[in-house]
Amino acid sequence: EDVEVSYIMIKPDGVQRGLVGEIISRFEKKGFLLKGLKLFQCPKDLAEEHYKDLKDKSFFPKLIDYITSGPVVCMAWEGVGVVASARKLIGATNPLQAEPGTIRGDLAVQTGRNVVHGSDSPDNGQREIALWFKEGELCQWVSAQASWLRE
Ligand code: DAT
Ligand code: MG
Repeated sequence: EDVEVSYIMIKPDGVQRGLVGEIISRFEKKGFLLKGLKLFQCPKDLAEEHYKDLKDKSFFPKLIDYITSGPVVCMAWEGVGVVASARKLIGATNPLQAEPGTIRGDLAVQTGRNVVHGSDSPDNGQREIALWFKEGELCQWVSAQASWLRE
């Protein structure tokens, strides 16, 4: 049972649509541990680095414009199995295919406005958190709920 970290980001549409509290709440209520949180205007070079695996896709320029179009909320969440679990909470990339009950299934309609990002592997979780957060922006702490979440 390895403790993982996932980089979760509320995209500019989620911020503009007033969904910040709703989205954070889903990860909080699930029982993961919040290690870092900030509102941030993403520069273009960081957006390009974050999405570098997609740089040859036709939608890449629009994706970069979207992610840099306004502030995002950057979060680092920790827990056993958090990477795969967060992907389930978020739902499919295309919100019309995302199950009801998921963030995208409940709150979004288009792939290009799918409100939230979640890391797709534990390695990428670590890589993305190192990319988006500086040293000193993450907190080491023990939640008062810890012993009620895991035996
Ligand atoms: P996910 O965000 O579910 O991990 P991804 O990593 O394949 O999906 O793609 C990253 C983002 O790029 C995705 O959230 C929205 C955008 N995107 C992906 N496929 C797209 C497409 N076919 N058209 C437009 N945007 C797309
Ligand atoms: Mg992805």
